Amino acid sequence: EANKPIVVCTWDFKNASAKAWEVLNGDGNALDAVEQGVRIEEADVSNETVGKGGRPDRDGNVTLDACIMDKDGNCGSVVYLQNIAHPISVARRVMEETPHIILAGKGAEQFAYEQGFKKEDLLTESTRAQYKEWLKTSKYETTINIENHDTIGMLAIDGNGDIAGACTTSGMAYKVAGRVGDSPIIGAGLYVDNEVGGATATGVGEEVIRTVGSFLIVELMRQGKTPQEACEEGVKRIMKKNEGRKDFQIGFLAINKNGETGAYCVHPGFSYRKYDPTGHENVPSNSFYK
Ligand code: SD4
Repeated sequence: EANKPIVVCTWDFKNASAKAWEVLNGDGNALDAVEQGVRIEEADVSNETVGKGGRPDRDGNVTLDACIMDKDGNCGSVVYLQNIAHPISVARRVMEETPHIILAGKGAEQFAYEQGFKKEDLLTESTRAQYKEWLKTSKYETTINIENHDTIGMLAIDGNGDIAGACTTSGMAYKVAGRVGDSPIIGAGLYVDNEVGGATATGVGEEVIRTVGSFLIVELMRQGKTPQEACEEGVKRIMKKNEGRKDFQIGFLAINKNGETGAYCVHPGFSYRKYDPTGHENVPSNSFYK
């Protein structure tokens, strides 16, 4: 018997996962659950790495990346989206209302307005002040732990046993203008295959993109690995290309068709939140470096 419904998300995002759980428990489908779930973080201005209140790029502009994927392998994505608080919902519209998968920048923004989304200032007093501070040194560095890495990736299985996933972020703080990370790239920041399972990633997107991390993990599960084993192999692949390098964090999260879950990361500190019929908990992830 599969463990369902179930929802997991990167990091300890209680409110987002509780929202998704509410949708699943009310007989909602996995796609609605992940969209509704991650929207909570996009709207939460105290989360400075997702949606409204996300930190800007080095020019002071907040640019958002998000993607969504359903049980039939349909997907939608927006990259470098500005002035719109809910990129995940725009990504869903791209999936459902256009023949395309990815819309970028101005085109994505224009499409969002056509779809009825409102223009909003995504900077907050806090992120504006931090940006001014940052300008004094203008030093770009990736910090190892949560500060720079709390993208939300979410995976759910609904009562029908169908899987969907969503991933949304403001990307690396003070990135070069125009930079796009792994989070909106299908197969890198997120991948779902309804026959097998799903995976999502957080951390330094460049490393996830060059291993096509989430697709890799789903394929490893297809070949028989557990979600845990698959996530460990994913991180090991990345570490093989970065021997001895310790200055970055990656966290992978995966679920299989039976509702079994797993996670693995480079440095201690990553965890995921899980809601299933037995309750909810924050599950700490094991790490490559101890
Ligand atoms: C990115 N994976 O843009 C994202 C970063 C992240 O919280 O996880 N930020 O590379």
